[in-house]
Amino acid sequence: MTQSTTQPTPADRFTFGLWTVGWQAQDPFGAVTRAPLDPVESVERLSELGAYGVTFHDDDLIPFGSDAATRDKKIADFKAALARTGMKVPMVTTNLFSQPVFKDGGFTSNDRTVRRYALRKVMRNLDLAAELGASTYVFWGGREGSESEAAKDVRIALDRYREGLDTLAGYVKDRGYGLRFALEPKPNEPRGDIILPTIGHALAFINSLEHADMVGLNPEVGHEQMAGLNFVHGVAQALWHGKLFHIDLNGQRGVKYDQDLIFGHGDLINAFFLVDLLENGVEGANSYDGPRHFDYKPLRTEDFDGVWASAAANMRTYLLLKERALAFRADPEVQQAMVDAKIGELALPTLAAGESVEDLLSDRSAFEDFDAVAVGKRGCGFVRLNQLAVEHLMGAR
Ligand code: 3MF
Ligand code: MG
Ligand code: MG
Repeated sequence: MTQSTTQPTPADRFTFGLWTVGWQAQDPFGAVTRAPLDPVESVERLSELGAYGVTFHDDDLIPFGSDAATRDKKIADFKAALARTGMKVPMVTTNLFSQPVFKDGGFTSNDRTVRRYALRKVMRNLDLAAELGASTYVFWGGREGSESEAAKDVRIALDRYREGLDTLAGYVKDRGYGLRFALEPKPNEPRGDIILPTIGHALAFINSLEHADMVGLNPEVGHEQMAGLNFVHGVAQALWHGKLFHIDLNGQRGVKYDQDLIFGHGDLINAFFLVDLLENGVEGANSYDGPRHFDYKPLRTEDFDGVWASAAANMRTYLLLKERALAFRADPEVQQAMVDAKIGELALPTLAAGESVEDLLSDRSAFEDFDAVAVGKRGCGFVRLNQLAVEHLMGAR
């Protein structure tokens, strides 16, 4: 393994939320363990580590309730840091979850005045996102949900969610901002149950939107795994629909609270196949060329040295997995195992070109003469293939 392949550069397009390295590590049971981090320092340090850019919620950059002069100064300082370092801002998002006013949600709060305020808060930050040249605007509705079925009519809440997104998408189109929206599903936390809990729910909802063409997904590793789902399967389906607009990479160990571990520090095998899918497993229309965005939390046990070590670890782990995935694909034994497992045969349409249903009905080899018992006895060869993947992942081949 050479140093060069695992040394991140901006060409790798790694990005980090300001809220990740800047997390002060307060949790429901304990106080902060780290001092606040100036966004300017985050931009500089991440740039030194080889990142391509940063992302942020409005309140990460401009503390909630700041006056106009403070807001202008924070934005100017941030822009200067971007100019000095060449760091980009490909994605921006809104905090519609921290302040008490959003305790029952933003777009789906039962209180109409809160919903109107939420729309205005987003619009103001959309203006800033466009000014900074972002191409994606993420919507994570962490407070859009309930703890009681009595408290929220989900059908009506979905009407309001749709109204909010339709209104904002119309605003972006009218202003010619060229931003695309990416919805981020999550099953729970902080709400007991969150609306649009999984990739599948969000994909179905997007189809009902007025500007569905400009709305896709920002799936997060840990969020799907919190629901016990296979993240690679979810991302593959998002790609298949042409809706993988952005991605949140991190680590999670099973069905429990949102751990936000370093990428690869949770389900490493699934992370290997995710990188393989993003880097090697896509063709033509399904390719993902967006930022590789880390949404994780440096462990609460760490000081600032640990924070920067964790940022570097995300990128290095990704690049190591990319290297392993390439070696896996290039191995002649793997290629043979793939042929034996009929991996390529899945790409052959089940009916031949021009074959009609009548043709299929009259094909005796498809049914009358087909030996289903003999074919049922045939092994698929998937264990061999999976073991080869595990050995490449472990550096054993
Ligand atoms: C929470 C999250 C969020 C979203 C962010 C938008 C605070 O579990 O994942 O991070 O990613 O709001 O990107
Ligand atoms: Mg998360
Ligand atoms: Mg996220």
